[in-house]
Amino acid sequence: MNKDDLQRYFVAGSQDFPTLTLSEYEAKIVAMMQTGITAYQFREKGAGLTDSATRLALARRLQAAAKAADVRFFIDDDVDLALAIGADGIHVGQDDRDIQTVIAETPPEMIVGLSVRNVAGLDYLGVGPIFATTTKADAAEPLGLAGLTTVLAHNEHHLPTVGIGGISLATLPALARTGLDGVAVVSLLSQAPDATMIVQEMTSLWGMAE
Ligand code: TZP
Ligand code: MG
Repeated sequence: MNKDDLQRYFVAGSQDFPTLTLSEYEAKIVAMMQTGITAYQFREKGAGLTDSATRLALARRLQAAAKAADVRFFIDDDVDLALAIGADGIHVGQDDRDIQTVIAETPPEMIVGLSVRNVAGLDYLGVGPIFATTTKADAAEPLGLAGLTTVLAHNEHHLPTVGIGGISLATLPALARTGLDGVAVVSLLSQAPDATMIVQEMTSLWGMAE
């Protein structure tokens, strides 16, 4: 995989836009593809999208929008969905799925990301939560910058890394200096009145620190 694809990684599902209807939510994500993000993860935990045919159809439409904008398209947890649509990648948490099973079930070209542990066959690591977050109810204790640095020091296979959890513009320069390849965010963009402006800030703060 290309490490640059991790630099501005937006993660969201309908649950992250509780005031929007499903069609407004879809339009919001389609617009987000045009802001300058490099990757998007379909992390759908919303009550309105439990029906698998509806999820599949939505994922396909968002995948098309991502493709048109040259944004890598990842699916959270749902290997069957990722396979059905031929997603660019699948991302799982260490407690969600057995990672070796995911690697075995997916074609070699599909990017496999895991939050936290370093396992052969993986393409990148999600590291977090780095800071406190209110987005994920069952988030573990934040690592902090010191904990992040320790995790990166143990990344002996030099896998690409993306940090997640409580990331704001204020912390981006320090994160860029740790050697992370990118940051994954939910609320920084889902709650931004002008996401394009925030993504531009992300790009320039990252570039200055590198
Ligand atoms: N995994 C670890 S923290 C987190 C996920 C999905 C939520 C990150 O959300 P935010 O709003 O960027 O803190
Ligand atoms: Mg997960």
